Amino acid sequence: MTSPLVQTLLQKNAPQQPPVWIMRQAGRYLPEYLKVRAEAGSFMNLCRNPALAAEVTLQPLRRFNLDAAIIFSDILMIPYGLGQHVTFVEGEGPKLSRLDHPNDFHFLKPLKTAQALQPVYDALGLVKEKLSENKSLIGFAGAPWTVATYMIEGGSSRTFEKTKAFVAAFPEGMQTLMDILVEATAAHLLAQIQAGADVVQLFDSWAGALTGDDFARWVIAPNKAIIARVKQAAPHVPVIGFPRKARGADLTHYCVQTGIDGVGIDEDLSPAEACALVPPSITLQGNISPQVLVAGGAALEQAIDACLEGFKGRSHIFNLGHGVVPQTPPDNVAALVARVKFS
Ligand code: 1CP
Repeated sequence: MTSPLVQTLLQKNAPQQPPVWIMRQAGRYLPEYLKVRAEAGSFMNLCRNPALAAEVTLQPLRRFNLDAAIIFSDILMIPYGLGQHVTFVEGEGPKLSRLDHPNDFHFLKPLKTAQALQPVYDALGLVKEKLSENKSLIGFAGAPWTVATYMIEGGSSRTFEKTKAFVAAFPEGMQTLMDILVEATAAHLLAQIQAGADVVQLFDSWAGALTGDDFARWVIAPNKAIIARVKQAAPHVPVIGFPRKARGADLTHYCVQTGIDGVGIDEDLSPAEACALVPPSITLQGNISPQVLVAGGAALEQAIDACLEGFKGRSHIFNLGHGVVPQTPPDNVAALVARVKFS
């Protein structure tokens, strides 16, 4: 039996009722997650513990009638797998040993990836055993540009100054880093598929920091190279891209050129604009504002109805425009899923 999510991505016809899942659906807004997170000691320990990672992956599906589970892991598992030092500091976010110069790349160990990331594949196997057949299991990775920003900045950034300076100073070095990340990411996605993922998503959360030629080189090209490798080995597995905040012709080119089956739309693009920019052969995913999900009530109901109406007639997966935030009341998530399911 094919699950509604896979069916929507493969058939491209507008579903009667869109399948629904929520980016970052496992996480800090759920008290049961916080309990397991405390037991694990650190975020990285949780990611590296297959039994606990499987448990938190399944937690949101016990509460809500979601159509998919997304494996609990992080986009920074790739730098970790390549041998970069990665920690998550409470209240501050991720901290990575910085890459300042292409000479630093010799510290990266491409061949280590599969072994270091084995706990992720073991967790997928455990989730798959417990997931009913009508639910999809989503594997994921960060796209190279987004992951490279963390590797070069040494953590989160909103301006990407160091990354942009690195690109300007060492364009060939940046290309080398992209090539390393393309290989590692394709291998990581294929290993997740082997372990049981039915669908994979590539998060390019900071794609919107680039436009034009830079967008083509650092966003479209690496996503396309990864998807070509995935499709060659696993042609039946749908791929969802998420070039967050990509606009205009950049978004259209991304959709036409990368080979994706579905595309995530952020909350700042209206469904009408998204429908005009994305060809009908591609499923649209999104795009409720995470802040409206925090607010709940009538504002949330109106936003859900406008989203359903806005994507009507198109192949659509219901989701947020970005990840759920920690202050979200779980009851609002329950209300969202119920409203989409009874639409
Ligand atoms: O201590 C904690 O619990 C830390 C919070 C947390 C969680 C729950 C982090 C730290 N990562 C995660 C899990 C995670 N990350 C998932 C799990 C599966 C699910 O969706 O339920 C996923 C898909 C991610 C992906 C991820 N990590 C992205 C891409 C999506 C997005 O939100 O844009 C990014 C950018 C990261 C990096 C990251 N991980 C964590 C933090 C604090 C950050 C930095 C975010 C930033 O720079 O703003």
